[in-house]
Amino acid sequence: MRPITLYSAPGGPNPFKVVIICEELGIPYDLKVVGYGALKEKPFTDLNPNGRCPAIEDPNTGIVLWESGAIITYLVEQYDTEKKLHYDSFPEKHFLNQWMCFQISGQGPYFGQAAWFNLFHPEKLPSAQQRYMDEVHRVVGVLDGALASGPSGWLVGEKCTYADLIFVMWHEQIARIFAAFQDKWDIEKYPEYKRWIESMKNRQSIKKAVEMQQKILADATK
Ligand SMILES: N[C@@H](CCC(=O)N[C@@H](CS)C(=O)NCC(=O)O)C(=O)O
Repeated sequence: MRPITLYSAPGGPNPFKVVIICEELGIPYDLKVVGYGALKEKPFTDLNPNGRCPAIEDPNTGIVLWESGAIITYLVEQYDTEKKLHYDSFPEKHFLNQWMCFQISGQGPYFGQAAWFNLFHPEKLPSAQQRYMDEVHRVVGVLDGALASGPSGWLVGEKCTYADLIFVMWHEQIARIFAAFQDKWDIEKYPEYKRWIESMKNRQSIKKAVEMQQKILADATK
């Protein structure tokens, strides 16, 4: 199998969700870091007209794809032949999709806005900061509740699936989001969520993705 090309910006979490899936499934990949300016220009916009990362090119099938959820669905359907990270049975396959939709529409954008208003927005807007910090709590509360009410400790079925793994990279942003508001975040309030995140952080795939993201970010800010 030839390596897929995986495009990443020099920092954000979304491309590293794809790294985790590749590492778990043993899919070879070349990570290419594209600067923030170049993301909005040709030739990158020929790959992704939305000018964001991740995007992939898979020379084995010829497909070019963008949007992390679409990429992860593709990789799992195409390469997880042993069903290591997914189920194709009813209703589990729909529950996997449900949690992925929640990650890409619920966790990613709300955590992203919390980071934006707390760390990067040129004006301090306390009501916006509060709104998105509240949303981080809401999303984490949903996950904590679902994990507590299920028997296995995973979101779907009896094993760790891609639906679990895709939440870790945005979780890693929480410390930065709440850096100036430490009294507003306490993971101990979410014991099932804490157990779940910590168990995934022991996996080699996650360690590698976190290290890779930190190194790329550090290199970009040298
Ligand atoms: N919905 C997209 C979000 C992609 C996204 O926002 N990626 C960030 C990196 S984590 C990015 O490319 N940011 C560059 C920018 O906003 O210009 C996905 O899940 O792939």
